Amino acid sequence: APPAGSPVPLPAFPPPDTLPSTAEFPDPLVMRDGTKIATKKDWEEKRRPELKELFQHYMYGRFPAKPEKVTAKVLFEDTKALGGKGTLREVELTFGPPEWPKLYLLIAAPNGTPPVACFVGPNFGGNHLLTAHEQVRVPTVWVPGGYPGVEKGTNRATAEGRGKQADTWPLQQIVESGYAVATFYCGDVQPDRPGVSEGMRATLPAAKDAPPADETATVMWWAWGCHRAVDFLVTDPRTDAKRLAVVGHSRLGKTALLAGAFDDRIAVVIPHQSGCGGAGPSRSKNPKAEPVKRITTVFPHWFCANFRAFGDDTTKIPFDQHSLVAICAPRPVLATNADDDQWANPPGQFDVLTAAAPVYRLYGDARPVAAKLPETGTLADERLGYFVRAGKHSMTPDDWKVFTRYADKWLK
Ligand code: GTR
Repeated sequence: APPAGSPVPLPAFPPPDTLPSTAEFPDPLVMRDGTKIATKKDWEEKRRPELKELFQHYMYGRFPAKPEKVTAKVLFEDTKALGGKGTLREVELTFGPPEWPKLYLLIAAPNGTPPVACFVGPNFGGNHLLTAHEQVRVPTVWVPGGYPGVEKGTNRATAEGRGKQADTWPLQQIVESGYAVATFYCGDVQPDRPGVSEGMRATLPAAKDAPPADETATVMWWAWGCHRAVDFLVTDPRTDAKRLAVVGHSRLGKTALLAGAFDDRIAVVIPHQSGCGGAGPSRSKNPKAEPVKRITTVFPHWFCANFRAFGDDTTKIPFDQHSLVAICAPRPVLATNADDDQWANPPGQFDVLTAAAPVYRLYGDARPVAAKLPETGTLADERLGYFVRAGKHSMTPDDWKVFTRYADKWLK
């Protein structure tokens, strides 16, 4: 077995430019060698593993091995938080080697209930932005400039930011809906910038030399962080291990979908405004949507070098994002969006869900997706769920009402 945290080796695949061109979405139920998949068994034993390897090699980089050990330490616990409605905790997770970054999980949960379903996912700027609670840790690593309370020029977070983005993960509202919620700062796992001197990328020997074209990229590391959060949540007596929903917004929505696809312990997957590299197609027909060329140029660290090679010709990608959704089958996936956010390609995401449906049908769901593009404001709560609200690119308390409604159907 490879050492913990290092990428698991993959079979050899041809270079991106030598792959055949396919204008339409490649069929999720046809193997690379042309074999047709007609049963759940063959899907699970043959095609699903093949797709997971393809997504690693050509897009997100290799899936890191699970750490041998995850140690949890409760940093604080306040049983009278959230307007007296619940308990707020922060838990520090440490993994094996001492030089590895730690992950800080902020958990809000209702009081006095049996174990509840829990939303889990990464946040953009630090747990302290989500609550004014004074015991919540302020990140000490690099944070993006421009967020509330971030020192000019140094990219350091300060206590000034406390509670200033509380609307993005409305902890009390979620707890009042009967759910727990657990989130961590994505940058503790891997800061959102190119370069390999920090975060998990810095712990790999490969990062110091010329990185392989399928080096574990940042979105994959963030997904890895979600999996480590799940490692803790499945041992936590207050959350129900069988009812975890992963959530993330935008780049972290891409992360949520990848995390769900690569971890069957996650019961529901909610990529919010995830767009290109998430639930948005790479072969996009929407001229307003973000193209692969643009995303891999502006954010070269999110995906592996192999994916950048498809920028000029996405028809050579041997899969499209419907196959990432299909890997989640039969688990529910809800793609949520906003009308003004065509950059994230809401209609393209509906095409992606529709194209994933044949795999869901293998599991006996005859109607896994809405028959036509749902209207703005109407939740299509099928197993391949879809929702568009009016408005712009953001994650709001109203979005969370949709997430909890969907979870009420699939997790209660
Ligand atoms: C944009 C990027 C999108 C999306 C967004 C975000 O600049 O083009 O793919 O990830 O950032 O994360 O808010």
